[in-house]
Formats: sequence, structure tokens, C-alpha cells
Amino acid sequence: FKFEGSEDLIKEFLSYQHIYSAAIKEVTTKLEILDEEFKLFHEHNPIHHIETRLKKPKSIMEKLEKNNLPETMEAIRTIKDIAGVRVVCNYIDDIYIIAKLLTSQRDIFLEEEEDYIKNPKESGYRSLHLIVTVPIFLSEGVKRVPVEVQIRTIAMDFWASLEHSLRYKVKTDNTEEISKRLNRCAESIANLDIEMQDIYRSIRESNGEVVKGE
Ligand code: 0O2
Repeated sequence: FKFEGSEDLIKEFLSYQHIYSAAIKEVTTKLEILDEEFKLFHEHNPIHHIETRLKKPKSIMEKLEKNNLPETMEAIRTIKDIAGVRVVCNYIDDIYIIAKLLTSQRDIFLEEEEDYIKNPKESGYRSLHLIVTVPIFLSEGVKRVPVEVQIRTIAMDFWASLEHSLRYKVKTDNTEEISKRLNRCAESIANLDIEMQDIYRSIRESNGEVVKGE
């Protein structure tokens, strides 16, 4: 990629990347600790796995262009998803448990919340999106850094990854038909999630475990 801006901007941006990486580490560690603690008390890991990504300079530049923003550090700082953490959970309930446990931590500030599970996107996409800020302690002081946390089930993740890769392959004129079919897949997957959640709850209830208002 090529910055239109000066070399100073590139240097400043690169030095910023390590701050976003630090924010990813902070949030990931918090999530791992919560997952281990939950397992200890409830004999269940709410998190199946965690993925992280640092937005590539090329995607950052594309986003600036999309939003008609200049190539400056000030503009880059307005992008909230440079640091991304994807939390893949086992059940739907786990998504909301993890979101609540994370955002109720004193040093985590919830900036934005978008519930694409209750209100799926037109494509059929489902996930809970949070923008949180986390304090990063640097030699010159503390910086609050935004992190986009996407929380979804294994089933939602399965759909999103395949849909994402298929979207780039569609070159035909039957785009609408493909979108419809993908949307139907998203519906079926959502029903599976509800059914699996229900089975899990029933099993726990019959085992005498507290389920409501844990
Ligand atoms: P990547 O590589 O995953 O980062 P914007 O961020 O400006 O594009 P908005 O409305 O601020 O849009 O964010 P939104 O739509 O809440 O969330 C954007 C991210 O959610 C996307 O990131 C995807 O990861 C995911 N997402 C949203 N809609 C869909 C969808 O229909 N299908 C799939 N597979 N994923 C989706 P990026 O930036 O596109 O890419």
C-alpha cells in the first residue's frame, strides 16, 4: 500500500500499531480469565475460541476513503475497528454472559453496542458487536484505545466465514438469488442455535443446575 501522506505519518501510524496490538492483548486476556473462571464455577466454558486481527493499512485507507476522511492520524483515530477481537461462543446465552462480564469491568468503557442477533443485517448476518475502550499503560502515560469485539456462536461464525469468502467469488448475474439462499441458510442456522440452546438448558435443568438468572 502507499500512503499519500508524509513519511512522518507512516512512522506515527506504525508506532500506533503496537498500541492497538496491546489493546487486543488486554481484551483477550480479560476474556480468557473470564472463561476460565466461568468453567471453575459453572463447569462450562462459554468461549469456544478467540480470534484477533489488526486492521491492515490498506483496509484503513479504504475506510478513510469510504467515509470521505483525509489521510491523517486524527482521521485514523476515529476508526474504531483497527483492533478487532472475535469471540466465538458455544451457545447464544454465552454471548450475553460474556458481553455483560466484560463490559461490567471497571476499566472497560462501552462506547457502542450493535445487536445483530436481535436485529440481523439484511444479508442474514448475526453477531453482537461492541466497541469498548481499554486503558493502555505506556511510558508517557495512559491511553484509552478502542477495540471492536464481535461475539457470536460457532454456528453464526460458520455462516459469516463462508458468506464472507463467497461474497468475493460472486461474479455472476444471479447475485440476488445467491443472497436469498444465503439468507435462508442464516435462518436455518439461527433455528439450530435456538434448538441447541434449548437442549442444553433442558439438560442442565434436569441435572438440577440453576439456569434462570445465573
Ligand atoms: P473485517 O475484515 O471483518 O474487519 P463499517 O465498519 O463502517 O464497514 P459498520 O456499520 O460500522 O460498518 O460496522 P458493522 O457493519 O457493524 O460491522 C462491520 C464488520 O462486521 C465487518 O467488518 C464484518 O466483520 C462484520 N459483518 C458485517 N456485516 C456482515 C455480513 O453481512 N457478512 C459477514 N460475513 N460479515 C459481516 P469488515 O470491515 O467488513 O471486515
